[in-house]
Amino acid sequence: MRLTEEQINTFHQEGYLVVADLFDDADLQPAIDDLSAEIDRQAQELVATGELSQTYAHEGFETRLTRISTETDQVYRSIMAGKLSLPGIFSLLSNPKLLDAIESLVGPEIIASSVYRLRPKMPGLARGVVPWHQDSAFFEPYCDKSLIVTVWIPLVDATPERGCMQVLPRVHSGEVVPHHLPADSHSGLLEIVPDHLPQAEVVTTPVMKGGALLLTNRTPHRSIENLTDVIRWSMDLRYQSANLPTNYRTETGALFHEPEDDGPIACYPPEADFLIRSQQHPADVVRDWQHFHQLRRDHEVIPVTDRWGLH
Ligand SMILES: O=C(O)CCC(=O)C(=O)O
Repeated sequence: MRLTEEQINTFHQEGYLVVADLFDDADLQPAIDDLSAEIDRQAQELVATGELSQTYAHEGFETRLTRISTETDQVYRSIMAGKLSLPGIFSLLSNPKLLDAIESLVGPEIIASSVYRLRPKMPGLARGVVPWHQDSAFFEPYCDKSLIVTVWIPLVDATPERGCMQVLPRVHSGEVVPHHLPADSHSGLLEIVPDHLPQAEVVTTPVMKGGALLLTNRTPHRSIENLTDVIRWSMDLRYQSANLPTNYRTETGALFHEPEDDGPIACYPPEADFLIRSQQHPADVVRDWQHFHQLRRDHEVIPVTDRWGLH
């Protein structure tokens, strides 16, 4: 779905855009089915090794992981690790309606980043609350002023009670503000140093299943507590123009383009990028999940510049 002029303007002015009804159930179901099957597979393994008393197979997508996690957090951790490359996930991140919307913002040559995360925010889980941050705080400083679009997709209705996202609007055009990792952090994630939190009204952004929240890489955002008894499942995906630094390697093993002298190899070197739409290089587009899986598996991890003094 191409964005309208009005939506594009809103995105650039506000730093975020909620797009309702971008997907129908058939677009989301393969990812939900694959995640459910992965949870089932892991639960069966844990029951076989005696680490879990039962598979909780009678529970649905919105509750099963919570029940399993009362006994072990292994399944939750493996989902949060960001390593799953399942076919249904690839089909969602290469969904043509989604790529049409992204093309409206970054142009027709699109790199998708492996920095995508699955977030089953379980009821009452302190680590599920993500503090105020700008996504650029995690990326190479070289890419601060370029646009990397985060697409946040709920797999269930994401209401305020279930712990949806909040944003600070109209403060995304300045510098990336200082971030730190507080000693008492529940999430273990970078957060904006409180004195540097931009002054703006907090906007709560519920998104119903089928919709998406689009953010710039400099838009401060966080997510709030899940006060319900269902899991707030979501995925966050990232896209950029293929003209920005990218570590994508074509099937021949060659870098898609060499880094500039003063630039990093990619905006986020630890994980594999891949060309997901292109008019100029159609043969290099990653079109199936096996290729996607192979790129991620074979990727050589290169750390991000340590601008916050964490290493
Ligand atoms: O889903 C969440 O709770 C937080 C997601 C987030 O902060 C992000 O996508 O950058």
